[in-house]
Amino acid sequence: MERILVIGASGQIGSELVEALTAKHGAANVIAADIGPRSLHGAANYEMLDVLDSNRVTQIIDRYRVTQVYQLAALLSVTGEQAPLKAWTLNMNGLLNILEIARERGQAGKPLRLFWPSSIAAFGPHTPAIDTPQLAVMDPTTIYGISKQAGERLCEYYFSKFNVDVRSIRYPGIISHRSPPGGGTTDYAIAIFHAAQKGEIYPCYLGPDTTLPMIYMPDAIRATIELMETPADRIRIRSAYNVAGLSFSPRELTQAIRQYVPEFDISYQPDHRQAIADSWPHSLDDTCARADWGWHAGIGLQQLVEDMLANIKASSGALHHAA
Ligand code: AKB
Repeated sequence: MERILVIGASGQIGSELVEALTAKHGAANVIAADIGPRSLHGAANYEMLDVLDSNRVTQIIDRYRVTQVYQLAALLSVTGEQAPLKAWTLNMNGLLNILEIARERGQAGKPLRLFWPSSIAAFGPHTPAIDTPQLAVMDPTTIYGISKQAGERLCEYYFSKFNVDVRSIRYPGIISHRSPPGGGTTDYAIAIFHAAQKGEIYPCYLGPDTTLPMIYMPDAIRATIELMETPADRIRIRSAYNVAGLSFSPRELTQAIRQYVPEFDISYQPDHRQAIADSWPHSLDDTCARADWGWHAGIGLQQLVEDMLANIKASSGALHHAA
């Protein structure tokens, strides 16, 4: 029986991951943890926790006899640029803390399986942009991307030196309708749906042809759980796996939204986020994830657009009803 701690449980990925893990393993076996007030997302347990407080992370792991940790607490690409030192400290020391705890527990015969998210932000302007291979030049330009690249090296190091069973995915931009995203460059692809739903013109901070890799949340959650359920001897990559969902530009997304909201309009006002987007791949080659753990994306652009619009409409209706 697994006992699963999710650190960063109130974030965009964390909140939906806790729900999925709870459905699979039972509410009593999932511990949601974050720095804010109690927010369970279906789990039976909540702990207020700062991942930088290594002693308390250890106490919680001991108290609940945790077997798996998902460490999701991080500052993303845009918020990271506003506070580079804070981003580096949180992103690196948060990871190092759980790697060290897993190393010590492994040596004491109490192994922990870890998940830590990397990102397409680990790539940079000299990375081949189309069908970016698993192994490629990585010269990230943001502090977030630098922390992801360094984090990947740490994961591989702790696996090869100390046999820590850590697994990771280079997430594309994740699109979802439940929790708001937390300060990333790919957030436009969520905000655009809210504007379309409200009948507003969307002022896009990226140019019309800025193609980026994206993934719809249900696929991202499925990829994460499938990777964590794969037997350890099939995981050949201990840095982070490329995982492709779909790729599109703001212009293509606008066209897809117009099939459902014909009057929807967008204006283009590229800002500082354009340079970040321009340094990232357009599309990913995920052959290794397919071969090692059977990954395949399930959700295409039309299904994503239809589902996003329907869900945002339903939740705004519910809000009006409650008001
Ligand atoms: C961001 O835009 O910073 C994130 C990411 C791609 O990791 N969504």
